[in-house]
Amino acid sequence: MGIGRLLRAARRQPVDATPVWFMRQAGRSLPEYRALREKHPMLEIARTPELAAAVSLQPVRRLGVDAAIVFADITLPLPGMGVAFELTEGVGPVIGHPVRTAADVAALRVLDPHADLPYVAETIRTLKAEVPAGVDVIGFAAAPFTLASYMVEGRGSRDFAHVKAMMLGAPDLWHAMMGTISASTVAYLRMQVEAGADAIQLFDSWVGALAPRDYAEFVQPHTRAVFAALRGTVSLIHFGTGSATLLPLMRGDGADVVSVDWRIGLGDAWSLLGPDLAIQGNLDPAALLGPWEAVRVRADEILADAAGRPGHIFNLGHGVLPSTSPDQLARLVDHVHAWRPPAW
Ligand code: 1CP
Repeated sequence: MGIGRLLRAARRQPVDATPVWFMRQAGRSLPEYRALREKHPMLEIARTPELAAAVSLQPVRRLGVDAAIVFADITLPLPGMGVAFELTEGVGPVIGHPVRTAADVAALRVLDPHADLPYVAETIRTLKAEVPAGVDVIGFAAAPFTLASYMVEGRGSRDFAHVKAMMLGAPDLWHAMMGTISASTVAYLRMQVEAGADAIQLFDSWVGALAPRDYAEFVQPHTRAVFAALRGTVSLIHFGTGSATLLPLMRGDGADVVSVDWRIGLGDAWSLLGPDLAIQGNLDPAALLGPWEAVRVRADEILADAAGRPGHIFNLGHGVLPSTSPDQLARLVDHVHAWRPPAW
């Protein structure tokens, strides 16, 4: 069976059209997801493979995107590591007892994904059997820093005060915690690869909060360890936001594709990453709240910036905003697929 456009682009091979999918394409902005959510809590959907696979397929059917991302959440591995959490409406994941002390870190366990999250593997197997030909299946996990942020802060944060205080004040503790997170993430992603994921994305959603030197010292060794352990399995995507100044470092982290947000031009990002990496991005998700003409202009600029060089996966710079119109998303998918660089 031939491989999909997304995988071809991830390998920087020629494609018949630019592949496109959207971060957070499953869920919140789609009426069919909202309808299902009236009957089931989000975590119940994620833990029920038939429901999770059905939700992952909703944007494939409605929008015509080139990839399905497994319906899960970056916080799902936490209980298996000994950290209980709840999803609170309007807030997101909230951890009742954040990881702050040496005793908290010592109590962490390395995840046993087959025992703790077997349903994620089952969802991927179901998805692989059901996706249309040419649509690739993306598995994912949080990058170590972003998972650590939730663990230590207890919820999303603006200043990351507790995380940074641990990093700087108790570096041994920090590295021990990051070691357990990385080992857990590797095991979790290996399970997803074995279940049939065609590509893996590491979400480092909050990495842009870091100074480059602190990224290099406290985070990079752990992110690199995750990518190194998965090297040679499937295509690896490294997603960050606010990460423009980190790109020269991220270049060496071991991913095949780096996902950038709208705060940097695609051409500039490519100069920092070098020609050997593929790029994913980078429309501002808020652009989709404007009129179609505003979307089209920005999408065309991104496509022109990529200029048809092999290795561009069109995406947003961060997740779809809940109020986005699905019609606008579908129109954007068609537009990206119809686009051809001058030389094609
Ligand atoms: O009731 C609901 O439906 C809750 C909303 C929701 C959904 C649909 C949450 C809570 N998680 C999810 C699913 C989810 N999370 C997916 C599935 C596929 C998809 O939507 O396409 C994915 C890929 C994620 C990943 C995720 N979760 C990230 C990384 C991506 C990003 O946006 O940066 C992060 C940071 C989370 C944490 C999280 N989970 C949920 C919320 C509301 C949040 C963000 C909270 C915060 O800002 O701190």
